Amino acid sequence: MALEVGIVGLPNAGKTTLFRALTRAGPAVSGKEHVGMAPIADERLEAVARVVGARKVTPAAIRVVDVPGAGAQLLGNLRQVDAFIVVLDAWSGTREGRDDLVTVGLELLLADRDHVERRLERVGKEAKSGDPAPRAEAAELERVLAHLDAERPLSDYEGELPAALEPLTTKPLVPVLNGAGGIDLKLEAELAELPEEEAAAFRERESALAEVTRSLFAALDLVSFFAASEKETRAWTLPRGQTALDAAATIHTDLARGFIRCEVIRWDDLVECGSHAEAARRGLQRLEGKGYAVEDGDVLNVRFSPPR
Ligand SMILES: Nc1nc2c(ncn2[C@@H]2O[C@H](COP(=O)(O)OP(=O)(O)OP(=O)(O)O)[C@@H](O)[C@H]2O)c(=O)[nH]1
Ligand SMILES: [Mg+2]
Repeated sequence: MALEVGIVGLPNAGKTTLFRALTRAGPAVSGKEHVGMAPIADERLEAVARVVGARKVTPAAIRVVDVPGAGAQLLGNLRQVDAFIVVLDAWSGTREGRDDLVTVGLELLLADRDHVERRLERVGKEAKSGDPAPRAEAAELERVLAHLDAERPLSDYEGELPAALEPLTTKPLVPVLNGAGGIDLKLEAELAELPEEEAAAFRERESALAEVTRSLFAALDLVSFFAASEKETRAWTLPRGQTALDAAATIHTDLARGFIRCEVIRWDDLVECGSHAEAARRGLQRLEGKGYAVEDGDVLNVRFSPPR
């Protein structure tokens, strides 16, 4: 399952503009939910692809969901995402970014309060039967509700949240200032519609959106790894600490099922050596097993027995 991020913010902050910039989708229909894939720019991928002479280069991508406006019901559509980007209006000159971030935080809190209250109503009824499981959950939900009433996000809740809950305030928030002192999202959305070289010519350095991606990676504690072959060289993401077997499963379930071993080389070692063969000669390529914790920048080649 691809990583998913939800875009939130006050009405008109520039959420759909960011969505268009990230996903390179053309003009969007307003008042609708938008879902798209955002490719993650990574210079290392290009360098690795050049070494192996890849015919196809595929960046890693995250799923992006953009809902219009805010409000508890809309935010409820975002219970499955892994993180939020909060777009803050710094372009119209009428808003104060820091205040708006607090407001959005409170809206997420209120949406969670609604969610917990509704669950409590249901579980509370079941608890009347005397069954111990719903009784224990109802007691926990009361504590969760008190926590939210104190205007505290569930990310700092100390007890164990009932498994059935899908809270919003446990997810990392990545603020993006749209305008002065931040990113000009309108410009980025326009550049996203141009061919890559033309857009690059407009920019002084890398795309301002790269910063958004980096913040997301940091908030979610992700690493990137590469699968490099001549047919296709591709970047993938993985939560830090996950293993070579998890990486194999990310690429294809068959790779995980038939996993034998995994060749690992650091991307910069590979680029410096100029080929896998030279890297192997210099002893820079290692063989690792299922339990190897993948590191950021690893180039992995999974050896597996194909399914019969
Ligand atoms: N000048 C300028 N206009 C912007 C900027 N960002 C957004 N806008 C304009 O503000 C309006 C709203 O932008 P959207 O991206 O649709 O805002 P939104 O947050 O998706 O709004 P809702 O979905 O209605 O809540 C559009 O007309 C944009 O062109 C900016 O950086 N500069
Ligand atoms: Mg919108």
